[in-house]
Amino acid sequence: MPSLSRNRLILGAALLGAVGIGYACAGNRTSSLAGGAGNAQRTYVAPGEYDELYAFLSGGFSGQVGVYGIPSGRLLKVIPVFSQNAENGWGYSEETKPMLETSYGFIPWDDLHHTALSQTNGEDDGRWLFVNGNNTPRVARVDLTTFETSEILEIPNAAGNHASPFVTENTEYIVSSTRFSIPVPNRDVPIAEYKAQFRGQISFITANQPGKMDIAFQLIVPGFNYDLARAGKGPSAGWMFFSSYNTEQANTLLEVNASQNDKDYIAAVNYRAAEACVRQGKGRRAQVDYRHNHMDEFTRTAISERKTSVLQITPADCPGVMYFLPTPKSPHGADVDPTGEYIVAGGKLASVIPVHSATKMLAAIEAKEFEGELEGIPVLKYNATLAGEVKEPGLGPLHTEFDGQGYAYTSMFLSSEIVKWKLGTWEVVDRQPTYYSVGHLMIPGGGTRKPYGRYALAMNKITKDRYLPTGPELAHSAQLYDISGERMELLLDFPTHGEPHYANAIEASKVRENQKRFYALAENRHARVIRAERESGIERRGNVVHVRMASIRSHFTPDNIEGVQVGDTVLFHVTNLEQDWDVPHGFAILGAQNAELLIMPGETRTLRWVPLKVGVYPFYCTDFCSALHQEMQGYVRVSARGSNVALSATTNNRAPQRAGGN
Ligand code: RUQ
Ligand code: CUA
Repeated sequence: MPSLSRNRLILGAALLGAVGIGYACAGNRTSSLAGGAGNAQRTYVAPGEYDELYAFLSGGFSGQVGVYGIPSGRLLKVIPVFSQNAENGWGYSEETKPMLETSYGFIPWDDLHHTALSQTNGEDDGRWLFVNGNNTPRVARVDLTTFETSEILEIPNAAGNHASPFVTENTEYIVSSTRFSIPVPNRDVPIAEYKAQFRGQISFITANQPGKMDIAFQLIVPGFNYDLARAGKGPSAGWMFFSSYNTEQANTLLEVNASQNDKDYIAAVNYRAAEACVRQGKGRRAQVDYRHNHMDEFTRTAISERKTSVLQITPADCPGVMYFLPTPKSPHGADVDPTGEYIVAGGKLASVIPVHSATKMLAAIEAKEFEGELEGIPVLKYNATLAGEVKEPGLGPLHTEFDGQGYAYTSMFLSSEIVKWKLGTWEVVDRQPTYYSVGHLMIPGGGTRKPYGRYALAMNKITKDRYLPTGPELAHSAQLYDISGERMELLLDFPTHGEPHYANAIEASKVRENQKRFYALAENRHARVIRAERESGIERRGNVVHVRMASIRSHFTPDNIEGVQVGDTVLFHVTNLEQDWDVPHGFAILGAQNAELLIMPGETRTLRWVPLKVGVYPFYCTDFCSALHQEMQGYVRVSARGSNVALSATTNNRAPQRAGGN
């Protein structure tokens, strides 16, 4: 311990001196000192100033998305997607619960790995963020005017929805493929019959219309593990490229049995040809069971609908739809460069980074340069599609991003570094360490036609000694590099919320101007909205008591409620009457069994409460909304079952005055 604190002192002194001297004692300190205060300045966003970029980092096993400002690394918001969030009542309020319905029931958790911004003409357009849920296969749309999850689609015949979501150039589709192959349709079969019975699937999901996501068609594919994907552009427009592993089709001890083949495949899918095949009537409708959930824009109430069929096609029935590109070895990332010519594979166990050429692939298909066929899918010759190999790149290549200046950046999990190399010559031109074991890396716009470049963000799996320890679980980290010069420079590292996998970043201006400031009260079509305090009220239907409540600085109407009985289900429908930015009100009641609510201006949210004991129960506003926020409170009197206390709801000892009253 003493030596550690001494290191800190030396570190502090060095930073104050603003000298760029490496400090070699503890490995993790070296980089912090590399640029010293100069680097600090490049990430410093002065109080009152805005960040240059929004970054959306997947939260991994938190099921959420973290929104950060770049370059500061400041956390702006956590967006619940496949999770309940006690902070704002997401997944607890009656309006939001249907968002988390699936064919397996209410599932308020998932493992969120990948983010994809919507695109127009191959560029990020700032409308939506799509994300995946791995465990209960789902994709979601987050609306970037509200920073709220607006839609969730479950994916049938998927298991471990990892290769997902990947967006096409004009957001025609988001695409999703399965990590685990399973029997399709799922049924009771011996696991040992994997090869005969298990299948993978690739789903093309229509994504361009909010509230209307659905599966356009599913391609049923060989029973491999599908890992990641990217859409083509330019010469590869109309294609999607998926990495696959476990082409051995092992069903046990994959760490050994799925590492046998020297080459696995990148699956190239021509989705224009798939569309044509569907139009020719070669698909068939399969019975399935999945959910589509979306938030209605005007009621602000989520609707969960059950779907029962999906259109399926097979490569055998649709020649020309799918080809395999042999690729060493258990590839993880399959990344397409900004021109669309190069498809880069991150072969976790490979000693090179193989790069395929889209034009060579098209020519090889034309010339039928096949080395074989698999379930009706031609396997192209490795050399027929290969553009080049990056030699000795480092160990454990995973993901590649692009700066738009002709360079690629690959994360090296095992050797903990980012390796920069040149497209076309395949030579490594720079490498910088990460701390430690980088998984994904992200360059703003790095997967688009026009990368913003400038920064790279490494998202690391292990932090060890980087931060103050926090018990057995340590913070995950993101590290920001300046990539505008010849050599990458580490500027900043910041802890992240959950475990980030992929992330996207976009110029703030593309999102900032479109922010919804509040919901128009006049357009609120919630079933129990009230647009003025005089419309508030209370009503009993059997054991269910509906309270229509208004909140406005700084009181509730009604704020005294009597006549509720033990065992009643009380539904507080609270409408926030404010019509101004940044004035949410909260609602919480003593003994509530779920969470509080945060109600945005103009919105109605409902809290369900079942009082179990007689007594008087205070409720209050949880969001500090004005100088008299602490006065924003009320009481509910709960009487014994069958009591004759009359049902009443008052404010200032008066029942709400209906229209015509005062
Ligand atoms: S993954 S660390 Cu789940 Cu995207 Cu590659
Ligand atoms: Cu409303 Cu505090």
